[in-house]
Amino acid sequence: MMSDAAFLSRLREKLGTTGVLMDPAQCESYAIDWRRLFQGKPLVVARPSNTHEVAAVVALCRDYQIAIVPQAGNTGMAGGAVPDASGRELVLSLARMNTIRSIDPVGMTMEVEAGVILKTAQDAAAAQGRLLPVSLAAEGSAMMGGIVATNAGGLNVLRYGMTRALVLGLEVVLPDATIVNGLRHLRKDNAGYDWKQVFIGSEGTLGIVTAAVMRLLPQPKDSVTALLSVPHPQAALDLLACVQSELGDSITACEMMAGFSLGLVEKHFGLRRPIADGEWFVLIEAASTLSGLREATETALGHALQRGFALDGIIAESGRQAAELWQLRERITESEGKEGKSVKHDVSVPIPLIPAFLRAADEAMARLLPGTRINCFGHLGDGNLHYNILVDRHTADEVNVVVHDVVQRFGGSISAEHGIGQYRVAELDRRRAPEEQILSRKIKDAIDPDGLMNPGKVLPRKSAHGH
Ligand code: FAD
Ligand code: 2HG
Ligand code: ZN
Repeated sequence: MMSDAAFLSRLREKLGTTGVLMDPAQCESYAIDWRRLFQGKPLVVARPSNTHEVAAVVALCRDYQIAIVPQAGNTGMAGGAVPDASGRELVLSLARMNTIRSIDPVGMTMEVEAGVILKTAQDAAAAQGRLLPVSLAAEGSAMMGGIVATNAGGLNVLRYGMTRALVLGLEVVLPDATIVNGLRHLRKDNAGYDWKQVFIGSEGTLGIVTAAVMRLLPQPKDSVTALLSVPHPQAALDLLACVQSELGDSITACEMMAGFSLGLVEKHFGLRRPIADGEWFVLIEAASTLSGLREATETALGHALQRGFALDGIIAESGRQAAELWQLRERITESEGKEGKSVKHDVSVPIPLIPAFLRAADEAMARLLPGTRINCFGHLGDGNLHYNILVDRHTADEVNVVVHDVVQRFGGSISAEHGIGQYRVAELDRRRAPEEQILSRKIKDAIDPDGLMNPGKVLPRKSAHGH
């Protein structure tokens, strides 16, 4: 049996001392997720600086049968980037691979390494008049490798789709250390299996994403942001349908928040909503490269108010005011964290069923834990709600089952955008049809026969499951 000391010394040979962290104090931030729910203990943290170094680490891990936990910005919501407590798993951090390899404003593509921070990539594209559309509140920390590996959603999926819709090419390192270079800058490429789709959203369980070619769009010249209060979720849907009919696909975001959620933001950040109180609020953003957007938005929202879909509303008068309205939405997660413990759900249901789903979920929660506070907000336009219950985590499993039962009854998904990680493995396994889980296991076994890539994430550990 080859020793840890031999492994670690060979790792240092490959990466140099800056590429290997072993001191527990230095490893601490890699061992726990940002919510401080999932605490592990890495054997070592490897920080390769290029794709060949990634492949060298993977080869070494294969030789010594050491499991690998890929980590990018460590902002994930499902504990996927954190090692287990055994002290036997290596964390492979992509943070040093942070080069933007190219931006092509004519072909509208951008090639980025896995450790490029999303905001850095957005800004670089914007400097060339182009838009990298992925947008989320964690964009100052999340990295492109993590964005791709989770197939991140976010605030403008309504218009631009999930990350998957924006990835043109991928470079991955397989568990056998092969580097597969699929970094094609092509809009159309039907040549053979589109294998990159298997890696997008695979949460580090199939291989390491080292670089990606992202699709860019023209940077809109004009955008309009509005906050409205609505009497109930059905009115929010009517409002969405109304503005969609009038503004078409210039709508980039349609977010819904309970008054309770904005109350948390006010309490913890002192940010006040600028319109009259309501049970529910909707934040709408439209963007266009053409002129006349503001007038069209004013007309559309005027119609929605006349028809009673909205009670009150405000359209931002400046970029600064628009940013302030977005702060009300983007600060909800942090406010929830400051308020205390919570049990999160990231669910989707068919869009027209949102009001009925909310009634049923609220009833189920009232039966389970009468009087519990619910922080519900999310991406209305995508049918994706964050239905977060403000209770101590020791009740998490019971709460998850109750909420997910309702989700399942409505034909929904128990993970709309955050992924499965370790948090939702058991719930996915008990709710997905066996045929789907067996197919997923076949994919995993074909690509990662030794089971060394992020074990126990997405799929149950093999020994614990029996297939
Ligand atoms: P990490 O957390 O480091 O990793 C996430 C998963 O991907 C892990 O399983 C990890 O093993 C794997 N992984 C990471 N890098 C690689 C790689 N290079 N190769 C293979 N596997 C890899 N998510 C949304 O979808 N929508 C939102 O609106 C949203 N808002 C958020 C708001 C806040 C305030 C926070 C804190 C998080 C939010 N998230 C959201 C969740 C999170 O930001 C996303 O999941 C993001 O894509 C994770 O990126 P990361 O770089 O932090 O990945
Ligand atoms: C968002 O939409 C994120 O802001 C975070 O997906 C959701 O905190 C959450 O539960
Ligand atoms: Zn979200």
